[in-house]
Amino acid sequence: MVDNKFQPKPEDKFTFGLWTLGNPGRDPFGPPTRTPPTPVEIVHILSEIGAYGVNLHDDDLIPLGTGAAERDRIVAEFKKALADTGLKVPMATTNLFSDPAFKDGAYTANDPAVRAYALQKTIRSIELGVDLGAKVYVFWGGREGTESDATKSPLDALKRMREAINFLSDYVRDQGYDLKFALEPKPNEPRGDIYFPNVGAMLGFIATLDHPEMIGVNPEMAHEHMGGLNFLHAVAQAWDAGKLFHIDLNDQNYARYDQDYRFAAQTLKQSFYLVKFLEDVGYAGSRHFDAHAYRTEDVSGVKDFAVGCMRSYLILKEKGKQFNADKEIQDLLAEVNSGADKFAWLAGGYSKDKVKQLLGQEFDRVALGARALHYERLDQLTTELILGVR
Ligand code: GCO
Ligand code: MN
Ligand code: MN
Repeated sequence: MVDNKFQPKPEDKFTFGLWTLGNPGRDPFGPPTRTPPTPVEIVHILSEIGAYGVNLHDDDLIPLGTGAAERDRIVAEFKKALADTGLKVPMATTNLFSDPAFKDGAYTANDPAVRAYALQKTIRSIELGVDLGAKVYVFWGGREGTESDATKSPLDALKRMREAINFLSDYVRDQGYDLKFALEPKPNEPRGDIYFPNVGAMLGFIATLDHPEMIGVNPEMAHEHMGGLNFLHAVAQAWDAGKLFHIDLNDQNYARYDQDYRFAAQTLKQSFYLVKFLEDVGYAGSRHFDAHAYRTEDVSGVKDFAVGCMRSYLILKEKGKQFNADKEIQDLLAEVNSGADKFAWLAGGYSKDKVKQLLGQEFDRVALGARALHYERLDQLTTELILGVR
């Protein structure tokens, strides 16, 4: 099935989390269905299939409660696998959601001891990430939310979250680390509602922080889709703000539970526009897949899953080039955008003269409304291109 044309290569910048290939096929209704590969095995699998890097939570590599000597052994063994394969660790993050200590959140928990412990755990995990070479540090506040708003004031939660991120960004600056933060929004799951539910909310929050220049977003396709939103638009807004520091690619049937499907497994068209966007604007960061294989799979199915994510990305990248080179599509776009210089005098900002000229302008409102845009044809051509008949 795997031909050379869409063979992933390290320069494609594909990354996976240890937790993604390491997913054991557990769900809320049943226990694990497979024995996942170990972190060292994952590094070797990823290198074999052409990935660029592997990302991790602290606990993915070093299980909670591991002693110092064992910890050093694990890290040394992992670093050896990285050196042997050339695989990178571009991103690291903290698990602030599995341990029951975080059942009421981490940075936003009502108990100050939980909040302090969350900061301590993050600092230790930042140290690990920096030691492994990470340049991006992700914050996904999976438990930063509520089931009942009787339990916590959203204003307190906002204030606590801000204090935590400010504290940690000052820590990173103080240490002189070359590390940026990427905040990852999600609307719900595992909490009933999670604070900062989408990319727009997160961008608004970042603007209130002490060091916004080092803080961006890590948008996830499935998370925006869970909220019924348009992921491309969210990513474009993050890009426009200079805040697209990382991206989590996966897939999801809209407005359902968190499905974490293989990239492009469900929403082919949205995946196409997204890949085309990332490639057209020249996004240079990791293409990180935050998904996992179906529960039906064994380790060979996990490989099929990982290869599938990357191949679909590369195929859609090729389709994006085809879209940009398709004469009929480009002619339709040119027609829609024709006459762009008609109101050139209005561009470049406000002036009193422009207002005067604008108010004196006659518009043929009826003609504007009557103009056909041929979007049906444009969309159908795009559909046919994606389906491979153009
Ligand atoms: C989820 C999230 C996580 C985070 C990960 C990295 O829905 O569980 O997407 O997978 O991305 O914890 O911070
Ligand atoms: Mn997710
Ligand atoms: Mn994610």
